[in-house]
Amino acid sequence: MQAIEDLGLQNLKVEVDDEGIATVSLNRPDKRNALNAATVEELVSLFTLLPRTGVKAVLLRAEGTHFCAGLDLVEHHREDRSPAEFMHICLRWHEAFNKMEYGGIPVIAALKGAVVGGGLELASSAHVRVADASTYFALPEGQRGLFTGGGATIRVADLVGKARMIDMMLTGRVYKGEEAMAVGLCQYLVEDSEAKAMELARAAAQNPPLTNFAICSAISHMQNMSALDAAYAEAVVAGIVNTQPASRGRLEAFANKTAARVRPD
Ligand code: 1HE
Repeated sequence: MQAIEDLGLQNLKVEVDDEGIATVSLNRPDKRNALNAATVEELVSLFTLLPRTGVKAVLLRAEGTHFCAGLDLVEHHREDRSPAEFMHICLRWHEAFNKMEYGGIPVIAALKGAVVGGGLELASSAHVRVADASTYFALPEGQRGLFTGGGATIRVADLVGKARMIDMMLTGRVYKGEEAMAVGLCQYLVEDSEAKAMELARAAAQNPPLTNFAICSAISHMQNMSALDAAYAEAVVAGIVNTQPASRGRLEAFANKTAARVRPD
């Protein structure tokens, strides 16, 4: 199998620690981590490979003070793309983000600064979003004369609802802080988003891999199904996950009262 080092990544940095947590960093801080075509190709390659490397969880972060400024507008302007060319660009964004969302490995995003346009599309493909006080969310597509092309109509609408998403795109509304939490753009608002995201990645990595695979792919797939089909698929997934050998010891520990109980902090 290919190794991460063989991918020749230029715009992403990857470090895997001895607990199997991969820290993936967007690494174009001079360009506010704007997503050019090359970076999207690197995301496709990396998230195609990662689920097969034994990595247990991913911390997605960024170099510099902004998480991601979205589509590389300078490249887009320079390339003067045709409709068909840009449609193909969008299909690669979808490929990358679908690999993240459906890959079966928990992806925890540590956010800061601008999480805008395609940057919000990237963040919304992660399974958990952790923001800090500097983090702000926007869809400036309307102002730029553009439209979302990296899945926001699905994922951002899912997070905040159709009316809020339309407002964000039409008026350039920016969300941050408690308000961003309240509307569902992030699930945690903390002082140090990277430390918290790492803590969450380590917690998730304690679950059996098959369980995380189900959590980080089945729920998304089931949302695309009718309720009847989703219930059927849920039963099939639970049939496999809930009888796996890795859960036997955990169930035994509960039964013999050695397992931790569920308590509020
Ligand atoms: C960029 C980009 C970019 C920065 N593409 N190069 N996204 C946007 O509309 C957001 C555009 N960016 C900004 O509003 C600001 O840059 C930020 C608020 C993110 C950061 O501001 P600041 O003052 O820290 O940086 P800056 O001076 O604006 O930019 C620094 C450099 O980053 C500069 O390059 P330089 O070579 O002149 O130093 C900028 O050109 C570069 N840069 N953002 C290219 N986005 C699949 S469809 C998705 C559609 C969308 O994503 S629309 C939303 C696009």
